[in-house]
Amino acid sequence: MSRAKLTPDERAAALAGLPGWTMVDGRDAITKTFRFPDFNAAFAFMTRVALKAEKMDHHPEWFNVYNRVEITLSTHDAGGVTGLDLILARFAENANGE
Ligand code: HBI
Repeated sequence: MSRAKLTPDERAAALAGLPGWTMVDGRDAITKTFRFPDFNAAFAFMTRVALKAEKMDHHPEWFNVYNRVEITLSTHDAGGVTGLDLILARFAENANGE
């Protein structure tokens, strides 16, 4: 079920298919830093991810400076990485090309 915390094996398998995503030190969460040509591109990306997050009722922790967006994903209710985080991470990968 997508709201259940992933096992270490499931998490490792999922990360292998998500280039650039890594585990956060000391915490059951995944993270990636995206870079864009400028702020406009970064914010357009954030807008796409935000609309998806709202639809999913599953929200990123993120930090933006100019063209850089650092995203951390974890399911707070579950206390760790779940399938919901993988769905949002995959969406972010696909929203990252424009
Ligand atoms: N976003 N990442 C994340 N994790 C959650 O557990 C979560 C969320 N967004 C909304 C949400 N949970 C709601 O189900 C309630 O906690 C409000």
